[in-house]
Amino acid sequence: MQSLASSPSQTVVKGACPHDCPDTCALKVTVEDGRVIKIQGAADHPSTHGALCTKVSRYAERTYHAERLLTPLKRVSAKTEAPRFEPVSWAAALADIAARLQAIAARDPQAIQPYSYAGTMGQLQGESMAARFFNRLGAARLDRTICASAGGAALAATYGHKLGMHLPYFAESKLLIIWGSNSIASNLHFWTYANQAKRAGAKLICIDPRKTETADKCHQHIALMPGTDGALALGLMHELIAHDWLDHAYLQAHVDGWDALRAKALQWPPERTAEVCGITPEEVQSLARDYGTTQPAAIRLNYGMQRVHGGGNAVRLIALLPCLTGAWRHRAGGLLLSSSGWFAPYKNTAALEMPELLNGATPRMVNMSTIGDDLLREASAGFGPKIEALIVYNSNPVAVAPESAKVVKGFQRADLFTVVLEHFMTDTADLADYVLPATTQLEHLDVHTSYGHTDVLINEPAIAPLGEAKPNTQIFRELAAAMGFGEPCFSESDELLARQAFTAEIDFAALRAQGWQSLPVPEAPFAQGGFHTPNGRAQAGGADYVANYESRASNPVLAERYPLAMISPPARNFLNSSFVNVKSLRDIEGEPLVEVHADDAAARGLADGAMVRVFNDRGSYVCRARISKRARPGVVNGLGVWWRKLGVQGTNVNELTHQRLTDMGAAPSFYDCLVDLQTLPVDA
Ligand SMILES: Nc1nc2c(c(=O)[nH]1)N[C@H]1C(S)=C(S)[C@@H](COP(=O)(O)OP(=O)(O)OC[C@H]3O[C@@H](n4cnc5c(=O)[nH]c(N)nc54)[C@H](O)[C@@H]3O)O[C@H]1N2
Ligand SMILES: Nc1nc2c(c(=O)[nH]1)N[C@H]1C(S)=C(S)[C@@H](COP(=O)(O)OP(=O)(O)OC[C@H]3O[C@@H](n4cnc5c(=O)[nH]c(N)nc54)[C@H](O)[C@@H]3O)O[C@H]1N2
Ligand SMILES: [Mo]
Repeated sequence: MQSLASSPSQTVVKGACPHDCPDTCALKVTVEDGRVIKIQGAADHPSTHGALCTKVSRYAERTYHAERLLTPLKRVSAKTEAPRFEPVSWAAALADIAARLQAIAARDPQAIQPYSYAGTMGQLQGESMAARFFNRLGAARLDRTICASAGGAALAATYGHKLGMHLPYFAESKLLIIWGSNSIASNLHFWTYANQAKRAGAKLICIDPRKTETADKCHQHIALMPGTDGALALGLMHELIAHDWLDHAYLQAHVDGWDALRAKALQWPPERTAEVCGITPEEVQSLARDYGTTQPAAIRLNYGMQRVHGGGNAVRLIALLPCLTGAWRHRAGGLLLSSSGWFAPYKNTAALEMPELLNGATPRMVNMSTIGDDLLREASAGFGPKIEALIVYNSNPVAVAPESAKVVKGFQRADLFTVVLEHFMTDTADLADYVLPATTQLEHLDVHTSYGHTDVLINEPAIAPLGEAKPNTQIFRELAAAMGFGEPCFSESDELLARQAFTAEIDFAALRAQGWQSLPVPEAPFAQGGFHTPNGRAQAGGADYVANYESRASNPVLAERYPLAMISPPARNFLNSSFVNVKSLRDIEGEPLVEVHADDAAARGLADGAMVRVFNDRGSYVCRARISKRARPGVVNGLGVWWRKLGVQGTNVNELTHQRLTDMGAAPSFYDCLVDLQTLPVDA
């Protein structure tokens, strides 16, 4: 819905940020003569409060980028050669793609693999028409695990769903533990509330192996070793029990399995905890004292800490802490990892995706996090057919999936037919047979939920599609037609999809008028228990510390060869691999780099600013070394996720990561990774 702006030739359009970020901001998009001239945060949307991050305030630079894909492209070079493409018409591209897919489907549609994630988090441009298309086709399904499924499974096991505190009440907390989250970089609008709490006298503690820009702004920073959060949670429980900082009534009324957990926690005195976590016993004791004696106390957990072997168990243990102290009794107490479960009763996912088109079939499921291995697999009884075709949208797997060497090798298979829907020629598009130009958020309609707040948002198109770009929904509509799928559901418009996306409680006209609508959720959701588990009680049984796959304790032989743990958290000015090609943002990040502690640098004769090779048995990543207080001893930080082709020697940090999965949720363990590094010879 458009409204008049200050100048008569301008209109202001209500938008929503589509990116994979907890903030999901409401946008105010100013258009003049059919062109977007300004993007601002909506002032009336509470959590956006008129402010945007650096990246999205430059979203127009991304949309109008000189390298935007504006026509369909067909590959004319071999997959192992430098990529060369020729423009083709939509009609020719769709006819050829349909013919190729039909030939494969005639043998086994499960050999066709969709691959998508959260390039846009929109309910429409995500899995609506796309899901209908793949359901009707009977294609393989995709287990979308690459980000959050360990933590998601852990919350589900503990509390029944991805539920937590409400964002605004963090401002009233007296103690704020920011755990595995670089909020200032990756959850900026949370930081506004944290700052209010800080100004009101709250203590802020950051738990993160890296001394992030968020750690800089907290009163205390606890730099534990990656993947040891579960041990720290048990160590805290030990102290809460030892000092009787427990809310016995809350535990008794609302928690199952406390006795077993209590017995486990008693095995984690401060000395043992400190030893495992690589911190001091005093740090464990003082954190426990703060947490046990301050109310209301809030924990902002983020997904960074669950990208390790024991990520699921660690989330379970941390999530239980507010039950021990009764922090849930207060609206400003408890924990937030994800708020996405609050939307579940209001979402009409089945209407958008139409699982009935599967006709009762349950095609095989491939885990997106092991795409490297799976593209290289032959047909087998357990796996099913060899993957013969890949259709990629809203994701850049060649850059973001673990163990790049295998991912690249898989995408280079001469017998693999790959179609990529994209805005840009990414590392993945470079390995496609067809690249189809997709619209950006300024050019299409969508509706959004969030995983950091509890508001539904609408995104109205601000401008016409650029060039020949089409919304994902439209591309799948036209692909369905080319395949001869005649069901009426393939001609439903985006507006019709948007109107079906939510239950009647979300009034579409009101959503359009305001741009967003808050869900009616309880203020202090678990003050009287009432978790979303079958019996309403939190489930503590079975949670335990699980060590990393790759660590000195679990694999001393490997640690002898590769003594440094590497984490690869997000860079502030990129969004996963999105925006790496936006020059003004790339200029701020500078170049691919690894942060190294001075002791680890000295041990290797490494100079600040040297080009280094970071390596392990899986591969090498070439980048600049920065000797930095942001790195703790024994841990290097390889900030992600650069496009390989914009990195040094065509590499990025995922050359080093592996495809082993987490303890729960079958997620990747990106931050569970041992490496070493050496200075590169000057002419290398
Ligand atoms: N600017 C920007 N914002 C983003 C993203 C981005 O790439 N750039 N990514 C978005 C995405 S996809 C997501 S999923 C969300 C959340 O994305 P997250 O990956 O949760 O991002 P961060 O909040 O930066 O949290 C990662 C933090 O966890 C720390 N960490 C790493 N290993 C461990 C560990 O073992 N224990 C502990 N305690 N900490 C650890 C890292 O050093 C880092 O500071 O953010 C989103 N927001
Ligand atoms: N080493 C390491 N690897 C990581 C991580 C890490 O911390 N370290 N983080 C992991 C995490 S948390 C995540 S969530 C994944 C993210 O991985 P992805 O979900 O693949 O995210 P992006 O790299 O941002 O790629 C999204 C792509 O979608 C495209 N896109 C955006 N909107 C649209 C649209 O409307 N239509 C179409 N067709 N395309 C669109 C963008 O141009 C972009 O190229 O990466 C993971 N990889
Ligand atoms: Mo993510």
